[in-house]
Amino acid sequence: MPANYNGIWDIVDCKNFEGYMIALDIDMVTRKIANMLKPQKVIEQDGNFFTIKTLTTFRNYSCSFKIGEEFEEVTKGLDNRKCQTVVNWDNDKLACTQKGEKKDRGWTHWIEGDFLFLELQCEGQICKQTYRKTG
Ligand code: VL7
Repeated sequence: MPANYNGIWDIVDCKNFEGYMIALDIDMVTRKIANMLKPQKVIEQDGNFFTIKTLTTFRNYSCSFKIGEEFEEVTKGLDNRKCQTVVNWDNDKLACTQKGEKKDRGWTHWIEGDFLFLELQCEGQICKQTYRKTG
């Protein structure tokens, strides 16, 4: 039985989002706005099928995938790039690689009790986020 990510998760901590956004070439005005946001993750998991919604007052982003199946991801409203993306199980962690223009790009999710952790990586910058389950 893999881990169960279903639920609503609210951000409680965020480190180096700025470095991650600079690595993605996000302009300063957008970074200033983005740094104020308190994202919520709404995750729907049905076996190996996932939808992860990242919701904010400024922009929303949604990504649906099946574990192990590569797909073309367009990071619309984020850095607007195309990636060849795949998400795999690494034990109970969700490990994503996003191949494209940016090197060493991807993210990892894992759960510890009521907390959901996320590390977003791009070209040597790692943003570490913590979410708490609220629903
Ligand atoms: C992570 C944003 C910065 C542009 C707007 C800020 C809007 C929210 O990769 C992500 O989640 C994964 C793992 O949970 C699933 O898709 C989205 C958001 C990072 C990068 C780019 C700033 C402009 C923030 C929509």
